[in-house]
Amino acid sequence: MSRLLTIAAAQMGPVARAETRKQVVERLLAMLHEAADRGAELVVFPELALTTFFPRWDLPDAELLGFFEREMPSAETAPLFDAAERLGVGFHLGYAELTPDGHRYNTAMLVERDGSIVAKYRKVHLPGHEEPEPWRPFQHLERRYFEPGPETFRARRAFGGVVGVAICNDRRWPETYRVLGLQGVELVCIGYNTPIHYAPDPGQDRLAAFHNNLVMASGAYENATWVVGVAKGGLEEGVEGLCDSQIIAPSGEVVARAVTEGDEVVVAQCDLDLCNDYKRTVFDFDRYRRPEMYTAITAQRGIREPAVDDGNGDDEPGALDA
Ligand code: CDV
Repeated sequence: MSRLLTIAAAQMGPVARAETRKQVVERLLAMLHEAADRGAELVVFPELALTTFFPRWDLPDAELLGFFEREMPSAETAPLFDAAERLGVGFHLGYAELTPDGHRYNTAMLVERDGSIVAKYRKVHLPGHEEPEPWRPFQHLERRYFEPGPETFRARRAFGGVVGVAICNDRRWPETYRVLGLQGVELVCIGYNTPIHYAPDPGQDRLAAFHNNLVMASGAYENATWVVGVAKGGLEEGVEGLCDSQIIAPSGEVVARAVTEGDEVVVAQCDLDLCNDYKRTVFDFDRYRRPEMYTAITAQRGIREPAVDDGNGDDEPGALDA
């Protein structure tokens, strides 16, 4: 059996600080049309797709709030929703959300082919720092500008399968995929903005692309799901962002990959039934998982090292609660 879904990863090149929503939406529309022409039924756009990656600056409130959406669709983004519905193409879009009661989230929305909003997800894992740190060549103030998402990862029935959403830093945490995997997820959409320079440990810079694939491919394989990871990258306001958008099969193999540092549409025909090859065999959760052995995962947050052996011979090496 096969359940084919043609998916487009719509990678974005840089968005300038001064670029207007109208200009960005025109770029998104061009990619939406190209994706539709190439048979896509779902187009995945990146994290914070409508603006430059503004957490790189310490901003006054007036400018900061200009990067947020108060409604979705809005007058500026409505053309995207209208075109998608007309073309019968669904999409995933990341944006900065300002709620009517003043909460700010790093959000992504999943829109079905008929234009209905099927999911709204608010980023759970916020990287970076709360206060400006002048020693850095650029800031990463996500923890200042956004509240952490108050809801867990939730899979939905959409696009003929079971679909989940995660955002950027979420992709580095195995818990993200597992929580979705436990809901039978078959496709995880992930948008990202990943500066290649990681100021707290620049030794990681040369590994940015390797780590990007490593986490998404293992998340796909270990949870028997498709993963679509889509960048906004390239040289944006002087900061080099990782591109390398990719569509990954439940085998962990990359089946389609971006090759540029600009706006680029990458398309793959994804068989959602392929997930069952793994869900019913090596990753038959019901048969093989031992949740009673994993209690530390939800019971504790940070590391608790084993006690130091006091030499009396009664310490069990590695005991979690010694
Ligand atoms: N937008 C992000 O979440 N970026 C982080 C960086 C800061 C490490 C990421 O995980 O790619």
